[in-house]
Amino acid sequence: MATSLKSLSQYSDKNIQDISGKKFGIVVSEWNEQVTESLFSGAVETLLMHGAKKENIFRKNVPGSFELTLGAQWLAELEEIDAVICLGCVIQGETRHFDFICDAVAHGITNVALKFNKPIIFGVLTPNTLQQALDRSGGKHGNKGDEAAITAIKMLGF
Ligand code: DLZ
Repeated sequence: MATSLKSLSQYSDKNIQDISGKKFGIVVSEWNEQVTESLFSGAVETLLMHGAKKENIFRKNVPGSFELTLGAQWLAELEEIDAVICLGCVIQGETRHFDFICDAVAHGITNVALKFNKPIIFGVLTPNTLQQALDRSGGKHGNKGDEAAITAIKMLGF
């Protein structure tokens, strides 16, 4: 994906463009499924609301957040995929692996984005408790899945 040059007269603050022809891959971690399914619903709803076509949204499940990177690579290497959204939830209190997993996913996703020159979005919740995760996946603090979808859409417009 090559970026397009935009002069100030073409620049929009919102940076939301026509995405009806864009193809999105969504990688969903099955760990903390209740949370990641809500993130997925939020992301899909947001993409559809902004004009994406249902037939242009592709889902791939992976066992845990650690595997999001490889799942993202599998989708990103498909030429027709324009952007990939990675959704996961790593709860600090429940795992001593927390730092390893979060660091690995953050670095891994960055590497995939740079390798394939495509937006790969980090939609991974890293809360202290399950309640905090629920609050951020359709609860009182909104839905990080929506935000991840908006980020993907924005990046396609840059
Ligand atoms: C092993 C593990 C643990 C303890 N906790 C989480 C978690 O909170 N969230 C998550 O997405 N995945 C977790 N995993 C699984 C790892 O991501 C990974 O699937 C395994 O270490 C196998 O590579």
